[in-house]
Amino acid sequence: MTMGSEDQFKIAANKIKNANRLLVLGHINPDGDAISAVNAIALIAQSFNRQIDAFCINKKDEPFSFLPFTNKISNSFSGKLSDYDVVVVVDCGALSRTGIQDLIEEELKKTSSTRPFFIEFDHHPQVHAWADLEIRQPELSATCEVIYRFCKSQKIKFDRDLADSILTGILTDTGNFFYPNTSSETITIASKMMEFGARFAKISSWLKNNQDLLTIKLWGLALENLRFNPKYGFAFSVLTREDLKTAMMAAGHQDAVLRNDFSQILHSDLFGDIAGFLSNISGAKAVMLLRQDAPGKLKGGLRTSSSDIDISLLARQLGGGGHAKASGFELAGDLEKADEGWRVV
Ligand SMILES: [Mn+2]
Repeated sequence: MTMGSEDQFKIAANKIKNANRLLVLGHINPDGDAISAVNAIALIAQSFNRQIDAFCINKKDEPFSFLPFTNKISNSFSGKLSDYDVVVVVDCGALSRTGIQDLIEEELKKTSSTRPFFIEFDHHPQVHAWADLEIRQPELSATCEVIYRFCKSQKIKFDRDLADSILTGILTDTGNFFYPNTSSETITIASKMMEFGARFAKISSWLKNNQDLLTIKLWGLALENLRFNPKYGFAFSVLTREDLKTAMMAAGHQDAVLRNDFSQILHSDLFGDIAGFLSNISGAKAVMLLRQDAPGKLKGGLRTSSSDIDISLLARQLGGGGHAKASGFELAGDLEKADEGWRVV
């Protein structure tokens, strides 16, 4: 039997309260949800009078410094995991996105009493179970929404800083409530955070004005390639390997382009956001965003904002799966430019 989330929250709170040395980390090239989730865990740990270290590999200096703990999040990790008794991993999706997969796997080989206890807070679909305590709620818009539930369940007090952190994560991952992953509960939580002093106007305008270059470039290319079939109400766009390369080069990721490994930079969150946005096109019942994930391998995202369409049926036809409003699939093949659009070859 799987453990209920209340039990999981209780164990997590006890582990954090009783930790001697705590470490929290978010994913490589962190976005606003990862940075905010690290902030939130750090603030919670501090409210329990715990000292905490934090890092996100490749974190940039400027963004999200309006959250109190951001400047204490290191952009690399040179310590030893065995120095910590509790390690909290947030918003990573897959172990590889921690940027320290090898170090974690080394620890996991040891008997549990001689290594840290690993807790995962996440809202991505499961790739692989590895943490000692996996708090994964894929139906939620953001990891910060999972952490909100944790705080509520464990009666952790919200102050303005914690409320700002939760709200920043939610606004990041919903595109300021623009994407279909925004639920009525998401809005309710946001409104509660405002009651605790979260600065909605400041955060949402900050996010709007501080999109990173890679994101903007990818959106531009996806919009450029957008096609719409009014007869079927079907919109689609593609991002070829060349498009992805163009965006990565423009955003200064030459190294990854040279290594021909885009996977650590181009996370599926980015494409989910684009597909979600495209589903807002007037008259579009469904949208598909197809991208060249690797040579010979395509990944597709499907979205609908129509209440009477279950897009996961189409995803399953294509060998994938997901939810009624958002699902995805993978295909073997390459995208090739054709007269009227693109062909899968
Ligand atoms: Mn997230």
